[in-house]
Amino acid sequence: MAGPLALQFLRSASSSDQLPDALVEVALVGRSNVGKSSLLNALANRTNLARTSKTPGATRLLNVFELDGKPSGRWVVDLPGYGFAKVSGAERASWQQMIEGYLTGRPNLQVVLLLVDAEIGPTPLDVQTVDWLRHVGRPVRIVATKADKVGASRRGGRRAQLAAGLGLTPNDVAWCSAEKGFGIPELRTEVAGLLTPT
Ligand SMILES: Nc1nc2c(ncn2[C@@H]2O[C@H](COP(=O)(O)OP(=O)(O)OP(=O)(O)O)[C@@H](O)[C@H]2O)c(=O)[nH]1
Ligand SMILES: [Mg+2]
Repeated sequence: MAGPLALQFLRSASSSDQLPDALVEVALVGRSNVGKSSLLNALANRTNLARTSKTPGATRLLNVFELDGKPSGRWVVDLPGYGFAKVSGAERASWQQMIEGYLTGRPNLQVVLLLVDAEIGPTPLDVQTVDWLRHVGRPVRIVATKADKVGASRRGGRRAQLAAGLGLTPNDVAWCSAEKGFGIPELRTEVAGLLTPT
């Protein structure tokens, strides 16, 4: 299995059309505070590559991280979260625009890693987002994170329930914990594979 991904911060943007085309990219998408930036850090085995926070709204821009430098044109993009209540209506609309514009506007976006809280997901907004991604034709990989919060005895049931809530089977869902590290080596392998140009 792959070791830590050699990711480096490349740049931020407030709109996807500020970004040049990547060779290949994958994106981290999900509810505010679900753990997107923490997962990016876990993939890279770095504590502060992407900013994380106990409170929602830590990531406010499209943050691009490049794999293997050089430049390689192989990107992991960390997005702001959706459903963050504590910003004004106008700001929320502009975030929505930033996220949707990015998700529909990138020709080489291979897969969206859609993070769902292993304990409480999928929320209605998660379901809506998955439906929308399917509608616009973006391949989605569901990643249930914070799985360390689900006790061992509940894991099987929770996995089945979470998957069913999205019309999937348990094996369709990657199950991981950025905090405890389980499931991370498998995800590194998967992301490295997605970012290998064909
Ligand atoms: N228990 C547990 N906590 C986690 C895990 N991953 C992230 N967290 C915590 O969840 C909180 C939010 O993490 P972030 O990585 O900032 O979440 P985010 O999705 O990037 O949030 P926004 O950028 O605000 O949308 C932090 O307090 C993290 O420490 C995990 O696997 N397990
Ligand atoms: Mg974040």
